[in-house]
Amino acid sequence: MGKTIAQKIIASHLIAGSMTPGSEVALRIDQTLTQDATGTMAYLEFETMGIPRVKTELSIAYVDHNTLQCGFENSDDHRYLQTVTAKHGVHFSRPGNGICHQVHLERFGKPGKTLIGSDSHTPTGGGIGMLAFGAGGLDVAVAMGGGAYYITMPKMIKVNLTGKLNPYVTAKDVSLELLRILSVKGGVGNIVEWGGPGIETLSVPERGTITNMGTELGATTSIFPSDEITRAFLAAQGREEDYVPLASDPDAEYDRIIDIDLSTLKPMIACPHSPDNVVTVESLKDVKVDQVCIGSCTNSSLYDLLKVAAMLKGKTVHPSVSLSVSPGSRQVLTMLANCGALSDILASGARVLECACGPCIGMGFSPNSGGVSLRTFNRNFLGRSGTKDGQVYLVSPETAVAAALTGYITDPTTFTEPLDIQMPEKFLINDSAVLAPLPADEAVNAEVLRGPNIKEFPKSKAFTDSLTAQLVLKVGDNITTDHIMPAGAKILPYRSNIPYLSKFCFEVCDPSFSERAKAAGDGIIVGGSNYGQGSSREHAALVPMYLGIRGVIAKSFARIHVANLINAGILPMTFENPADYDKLSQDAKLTINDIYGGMEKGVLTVTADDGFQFNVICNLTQRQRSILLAGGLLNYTKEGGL
Ligand code: MIC
Ligand code: SF4
Repeated sequence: MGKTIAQKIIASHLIAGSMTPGSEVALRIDQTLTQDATGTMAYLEFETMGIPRVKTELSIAYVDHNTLQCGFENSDDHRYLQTVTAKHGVHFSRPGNGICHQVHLERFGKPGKTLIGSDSHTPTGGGIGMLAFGAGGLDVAVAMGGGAYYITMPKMIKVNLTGKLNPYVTAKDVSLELLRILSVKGGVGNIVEWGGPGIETLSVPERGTITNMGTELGATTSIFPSDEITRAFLAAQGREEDYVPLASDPDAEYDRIIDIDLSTLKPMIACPHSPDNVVTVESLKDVKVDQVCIGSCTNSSLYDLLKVAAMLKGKTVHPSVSLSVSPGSRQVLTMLANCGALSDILASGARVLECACGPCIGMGFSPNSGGVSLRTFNRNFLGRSGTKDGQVYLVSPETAVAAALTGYITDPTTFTEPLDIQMPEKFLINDSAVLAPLPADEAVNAEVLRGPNIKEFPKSKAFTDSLTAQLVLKVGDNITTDHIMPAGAKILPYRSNIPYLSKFCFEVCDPSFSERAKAAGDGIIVGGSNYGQGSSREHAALVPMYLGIRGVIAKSFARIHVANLINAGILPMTFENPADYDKLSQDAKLTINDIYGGMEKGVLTVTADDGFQFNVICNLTQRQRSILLAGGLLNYTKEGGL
């Protein structure tokens, strides 16, 4: 039987396991990336492992999330990252150089290679034919140390594109359409492979938009073939030698095939507060808009911003709208400046922000109370913008500009001027903001600078054979990592300070959670389906662990989060009978006996203090059981398991 692209890359990087969907495979990792918000913890973990130098082909640390320096915390963390990376063989992309995924696509991504990153949108690399996964910081630390990355072998979905996008309809609309079809759970356990004649009409940055948004489907990753378009992009970035062709075999088999005719698509919009809450832009056309934000790792490429500049040229932003534009990288910003497009953006009245994540993660530019904000980003989870009652919609750059100019949600296809964007044959290349690590002999004595914001890594407990714990929180479906461990300008600087961060855990759902969990001692959380969707932040597991959470019982879990729970030593369990969810109430005392035997069998019995008994499934591999029994991946790794 022929192979899909993903299966080919997995086969060539397979260290252990069988490529049967559902079983665990261990992969060799060629490249790693971190960003600052997850990176501080990842390098602290790497240091604990005691390995002097990374063993990957390339490891790079970006600083793009925590670039607001309102106090010493972020500046100290930047210095820590710069010095710890220099010492251990990791490249360092300085603050202001751009958003990790955008810069990685431009300068470092290579078709056919494996990449893991401590950020859930690492699959953006699939736009250039990489097999790229979002992972928890500890998994990235282990990969930097030469250890394997473990995933459950996914099933394969093929999206077959035909036709060509109409003017003012974009790659973002393709992503939103797929979210409409599949929902935020529809990709769980799958790799989404894009193919068909329609892909020949999509440039690498457009493909990157699509693979980036694949994360919102819950997919393990997404990937495009590596073809002449990939070669041309790499050549324009001055690195044609990185090109290798990659295609699926003609007889490759897929578990599901979805056909999309690009020429039939309309501009789409995701309504508050979920990326799959998708309708046509046209259907919302009279909604008044307060704010428009253009940028993020989804839509901040030169191609996107040249279109934005062309639409804004000679026009003025509507007086009741506040427009921000954050270019994805220094390369994008410099090229916009050199060709005059930046002047068109500025002249329209837009506020140009730093090349960073910015408003996407609530780092400034929060909307006004109850404000309607149209964003070219990938997530509109409740509270993420920093304004609790903000109404965030996700759109393409074209739809964003149409709203910025008219003051209302407006279908951009009502604009009739042709958008004729000429992409340069060569991108401007200046990697001076990427610092190479120190040579090994100098690195030995190099000092790592740590600020007072860095606090000790929390200690997790190993499991004994029985556990009695309080059900401290019961939540519903699609709980995101932004619910569990919110981000934003006020909290994000404390990612290396778990005790402080813990005060905000589940704040969006229940501000008393943190205090109650601490008071309860051992705790259990009960959730609905797709628990932990969204970010790769391991803090959404480390902080609950710090607060005494020993297990989470849910109807189903999101992939990266369940791995992070295990890494933190928290037992993930799913209801054998989902109807049992309704029979549990917050504050019940739950007892689980015979944990060792039950883990082995994959089924545990839980008894509530009112006598109600139910079964939960814990399908764990031998390795995962050993991690839990050791009290988490760090302990397991220290004890010699890799
Ligand atoms: C996000 O988009 O939610 C983030 C912030 O980039 C996260 C990483 C983090 O929480 O630091 C992600 O997507 O993994
Ligand atoms: Fe940054 Fe937003 Fe992309 Fe996350 S989704 S990496 S916060 S731009």
